[in-house]
Order: sequence, then C-alpha cells, then structure tokens
Amino acid sequence: MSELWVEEVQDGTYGMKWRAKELLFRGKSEFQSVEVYDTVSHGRMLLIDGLLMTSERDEFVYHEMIAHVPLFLCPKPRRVLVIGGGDGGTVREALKHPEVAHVDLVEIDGMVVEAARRFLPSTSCGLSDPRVSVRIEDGVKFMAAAGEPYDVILIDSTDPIGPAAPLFGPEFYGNVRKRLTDGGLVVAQGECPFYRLDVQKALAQVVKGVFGRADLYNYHNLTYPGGLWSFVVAGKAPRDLSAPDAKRVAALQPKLRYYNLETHKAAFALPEFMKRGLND
Ligand code: SPD
Repeated sequence: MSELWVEEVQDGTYGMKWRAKELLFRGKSEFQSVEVYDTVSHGRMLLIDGLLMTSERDEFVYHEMIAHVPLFLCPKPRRVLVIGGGDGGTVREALKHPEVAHVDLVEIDGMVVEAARRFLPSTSCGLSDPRVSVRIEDGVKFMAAAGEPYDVILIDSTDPIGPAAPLFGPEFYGNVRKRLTDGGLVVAQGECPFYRLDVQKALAQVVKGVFGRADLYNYHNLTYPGGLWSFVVAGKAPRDLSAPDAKRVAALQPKLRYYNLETHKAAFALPEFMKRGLND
C-alpha cells in the first residue's frame, strides 16, 4: 500500500492524516497553495495552504448545513450569493431550491474553481448551471460595491488567515448588511468550538455589532479538526430560527442526506461550554 499520507496539522501540536492513493494536483496561485489528493478512505480531498477544505466522503454535511438552514428559513429565496466556496458544493445545494433564480459565486482564487471542476465533479457540478455566475474576484471588494440585494448570503470561507481574514471583520459585515434584502439571512462558516472558541466569539461579536443579534449552530463534523463545526447566522429582521418551512423541507428531503427538520432544530442547541465561552 502507498506510503503517501495527507496531513493537516493545527497549531503545530495536533493533526489528522489520511492514506493517499495519489496526488492529483498541486499548484501555487498568487494567493495560496492548492492540492487535490485521492485518498483510500475519504475519496478526493481539496487542501488550501495545507488545510483540508473538502472531502468527497463528508462534504455533503457541511454544504447542506451552510445552505439549507438559511434557505428553508427564508420565505422566497430568489437571489443567493456565495462568497468563497470555489469548490462549488454550497452552490450545488442552493440550486436544489426551486425558488432560487440566480446564484453569484464570488471566489478570489480561480485555481480553486479550476481544480474543483477538474477533480471534484460531484461537488462542483452546479457551477455550470445556467442560474449560476462564477466571478473570480475578491469577495471583500465585491461586497463593498453597490448592487442588487440578495435574499441569502453564504460566507463559505477558508479559515481566518491569509486572504480570508477580512471576511471575519466588521467592515465586511457592514457591507453584507447593505446587500441583504429586508427578510434576508447571512450565514458564515464559524470554525470549531473545541479549538477556536475565541474566533467564534470574535465573529459573533462582529456580526452582533452589525445586525443586533448573532446565533450559532453546529453540525457533527468528520474531517475538519474537532468533532463539531459551527456556523453563524444573522439577518435584519427578527426570525424564529427553529422554524424552517416544513412543506418545502418535505419536498426536498429525498435530495438531502444530513439536513432534515430535526437536524435543523437540534443544530441550534449549543453545548454549555459554548454558551459560556461566547457570553464570557
Ligand atoms: N478548516 C476548514 C474550514 C473550511 C471551511 N470552508 C470550506 C469550503 C467548503 N466549500
């Protein structure tokens, strides 16, 4: 068996590794390194700067939970914006909603989109849908410009280092607010509560500062470091976050593998250490 391993090491003190069959792609863009491996146990994996972004084995969980929680809460989600998410998984999930007429994907790094189109077809398949515009642009600048508002904005970023760092700041969220419809919702990937509670707290404070409220929800995570992964959700109008449109959920349920009414509601039940850490 091959002795090639894909490794993600965090903070120089712990990590995970997966036995690889082969390295399919390695490139260096002007922003970051991009790699795709084929692994024995988790299918193909995309890494950016040595950090795992998506694996074929469990990508459906993250992508369903970032997209469907806000989409089923939003009564008529016509226009969707995805910032980051160049692998296309979040776009694919948004397109499952028949109400969605248009999706803009704004990804800073064309190499990520090219690698996903070439090596991760089941994740990136939605990128060729006629309802989708793929824009290789800086999401921070895109958000600062004026334009038509969106019903749902999904911040599918990498971790808050490198080009993604401004996507966690107050100026960016001020602009997100301007580009949301009155009933719209924003969801951002919010890192791991076990390892990055400080980052979560800072992000929640930024979002709360802009929207007056920020809620976190979790899913059970397989391949990112830590057993839970979080998202932050906010909107201009107050909303019962535990009440997705049950009729629409039932209609899409055959196409969903993790998301259902129960996982939606349960996702907002935060463990005590998170509640305390976020409110300290
Ligand atoms: N530590 C990894 C965090 C990555 C979150 N975004 C992944 C992009 C998947 N579409």
